[in-house]
Amino acid sequence: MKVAIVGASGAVGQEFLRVLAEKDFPIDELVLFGSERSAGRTYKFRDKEYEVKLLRHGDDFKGVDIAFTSAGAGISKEYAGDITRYGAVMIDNSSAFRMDDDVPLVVPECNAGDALNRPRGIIANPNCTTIMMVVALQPLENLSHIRRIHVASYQSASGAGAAAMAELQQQYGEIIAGQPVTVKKFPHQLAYNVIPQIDVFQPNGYTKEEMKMFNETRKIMHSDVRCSAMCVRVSSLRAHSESVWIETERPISVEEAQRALAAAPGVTLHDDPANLVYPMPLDTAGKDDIFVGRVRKDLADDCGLTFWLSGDQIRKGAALNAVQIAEYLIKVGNVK
Ligand code: 11C
Repeated sequence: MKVAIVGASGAVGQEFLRVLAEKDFPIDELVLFGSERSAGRTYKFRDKEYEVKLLRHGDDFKGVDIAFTSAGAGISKEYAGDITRYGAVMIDNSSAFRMDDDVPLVVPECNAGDALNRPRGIIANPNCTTIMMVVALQPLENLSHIRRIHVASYQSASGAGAAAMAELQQQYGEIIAGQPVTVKKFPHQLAYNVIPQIDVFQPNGYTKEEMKMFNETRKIMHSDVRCSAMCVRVSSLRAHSESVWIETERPISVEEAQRALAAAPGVTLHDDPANLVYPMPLDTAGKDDIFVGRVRKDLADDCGLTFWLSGDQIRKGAALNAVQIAEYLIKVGNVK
């Protein structure tokens, strides 16, 4: 298998290298691509050094079987033709094509089969916050149809990229040293703060991130569910968390939900409040699964259930989900 990574120097690009190495992914040849800023850098993969090549228009993707792209929506749109021209499957981490009818939007725990129908050779990886939520929702949807979702997110700096993570750490250092605080990657200082804005505002008063949760959830789950989200940036470094309230067609008991969650692929139930066991970003960073806890009845809705989740945004929220899509294609013999 010849594999390409576009955006190899970014936080997600680097995670691709780690996940592919850990998973023993069948790679005969690896090519890394990046911008002018990262071209020429070298990264180690399975004891071999690879140099990042400059991404350019042309035939560089000839012979590539799978291309993982994570360099922003603009780059994905500009280079999709070059990447897919000779048959490579482009698994795209950006928001460029997610809502296009002829591009499947895939979370393997929910809709792996959708990846097989890709007329443009592109499969979209959803937004991290959506991925984490639907992994936990699918086993509950299997018990009773979810009609409504309310969700408040607690998103770490990693969602804004490697430079944003560095900026958060820098801000703490500057505050401690009594220096002016650098604010470039976030709309306000994030250290010692929470910011109730992720991405830009839309005409309806919701942010783009919040509308992604509405639209992407429906597409992935093949559902008419309505999701009302409040997305908030918090000062954890990596791993996002979410507080989720759902209304199902028939009431689901806490025990039934816990059993379904504990048995679900990609989910670890950490729900033992008596022993102070619940998911937290410090514990879930670097892990594959989405961790769920605090499962309880919604006191405001007889058909309602509420729970808390936390998961690594760079891993299952981005690189790992894309690699799992590729693993599925390999398993069913559908790469080319
Ligand atoms: C964040 N969820 O935490 C965003 C980052 O659509 O892939 C991912 C944006 C996307 O800032």
